[in-house]
Amino acid sequence: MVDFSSDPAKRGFFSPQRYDAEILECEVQGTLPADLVGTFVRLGGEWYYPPSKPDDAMLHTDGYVSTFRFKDGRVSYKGKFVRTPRFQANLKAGRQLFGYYRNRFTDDPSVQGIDGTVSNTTPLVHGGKLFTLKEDSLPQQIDPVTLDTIGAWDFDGKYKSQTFTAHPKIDPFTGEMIAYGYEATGPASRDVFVYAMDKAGRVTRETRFEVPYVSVMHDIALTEKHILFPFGGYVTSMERLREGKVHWGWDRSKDSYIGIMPRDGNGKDIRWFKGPERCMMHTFNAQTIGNKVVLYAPFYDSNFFPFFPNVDGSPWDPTRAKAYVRRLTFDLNSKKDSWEEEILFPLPIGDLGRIDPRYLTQENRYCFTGFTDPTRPFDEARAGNLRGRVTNSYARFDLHTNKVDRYFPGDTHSLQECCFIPRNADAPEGDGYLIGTASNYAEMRSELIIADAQRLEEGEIARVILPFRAGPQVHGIWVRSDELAPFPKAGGIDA
Ligand code: V55
Ligand code: FE
Repeated sequence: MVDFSSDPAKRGFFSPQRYDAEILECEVQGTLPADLVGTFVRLGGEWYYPPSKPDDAMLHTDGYVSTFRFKDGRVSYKGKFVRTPRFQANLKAGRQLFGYYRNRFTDDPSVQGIDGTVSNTTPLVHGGKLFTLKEDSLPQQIDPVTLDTIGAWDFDGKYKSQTFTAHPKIDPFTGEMIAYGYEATGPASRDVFVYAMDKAGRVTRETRFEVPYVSVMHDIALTEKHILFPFGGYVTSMERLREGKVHWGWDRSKDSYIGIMPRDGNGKDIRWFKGPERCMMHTFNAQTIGNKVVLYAPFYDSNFFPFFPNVDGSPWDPTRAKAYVRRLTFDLNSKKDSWEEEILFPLPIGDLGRIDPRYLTQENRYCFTGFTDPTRPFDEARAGNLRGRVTNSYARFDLHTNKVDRYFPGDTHSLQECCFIPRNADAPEGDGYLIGTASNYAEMRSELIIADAQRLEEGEIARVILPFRAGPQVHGIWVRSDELAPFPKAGGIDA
């Protein structure tokens, strides 16, 4: 539940703060590596005004974009609310005008014509531009220096879907981006539009297909030859929306699906594979090896989101909302429409997993993600009653040796999504830094952790100390200085 208490002493770590912020040079514990040059861009959100439906989805918070910019062992910070049309309309009215997550029937009549996106999920840099993404609408273009919102981007009119995924994939060898929109022609529509953009950000191809049933299609996976489209479990319909409900319900009787489309083919070449009940959110990576396609993904056993209710009325079951490092294998030679699935590590993990981005589409050795290690201590006297409920570790999974290396930030901390940064362009896979923000519950402020990705057990190299709570992040990306030009002076630091 959202905590809008006006008594600071009663405020939880993620209660809304409602300010843009800038620090010209941040306090650092330890020594920032001199070769860490570039920008860590985070996106997440908080409710600027309380939600009009108290049980609304946490995914519906107003987007907030922030940057940590590194150069010469120094770092600056900036954070700003994304000025979406929705944010501006609410600000003008001084209250929340929007209803349930992705249900325009529940909005105030005064905002019916206004884009309802909160743009709170993933930052994207492609074609020299910075965007914030949310899968219900178009990207919002952001000025990389001021973090001001420039507006919705439709790729010079060439992008026709009404929606744009929060997880496009960028081929590290060509710079080509594969993007898509589901519910492409309107809420509850079965249409999916798929696009390729060249490295300059120009649309080069479009193809379309229909899904077997409308569901969350949050992420895809990319190989040298194929695009994989996983979905399942979540359901919606115009009827459901007209009834005034939150966009998604969970139907445990639904098969999960993964569509596999050749990158050089089109929508009619997609082949649908079917599996058991699964909640398919994020992927690690995939490869095409001969006539097989192999997908590495965390995938939950069942509904992960308590605010998307089970359609059979049963209560949300946290014991089934578990994710693992899984490998799914698809045999393109077989006539069967099923896949083989293995759990590679019996450790329940968070599903916000990362790999070395240079290995996307290729066989990779390491997967990184956060998890809760029950053997680690938590200082309840200083940090509150959160034992067992904090993400107290990052893990590096070694797919070659099956070894798990762990990083522990301390007994008063909870970690947000990690991000892997290669040490340099030529470094071997996994040689670099693992970074991510941590919530310090004892001091009620945030830190940015910088660890050596090959020496996680040794603890971090440095921490950037923020004097305030960095809000709930969804995803973050690392941006090299040469990816986003021009990237002139911001604050004290010219990265
Ligand atoms: C997800 C996140 C979203 C969303 C739909 O993690 C799916 C999955 C933060 O927003 O709108
Ligand atoms: Fe995501």
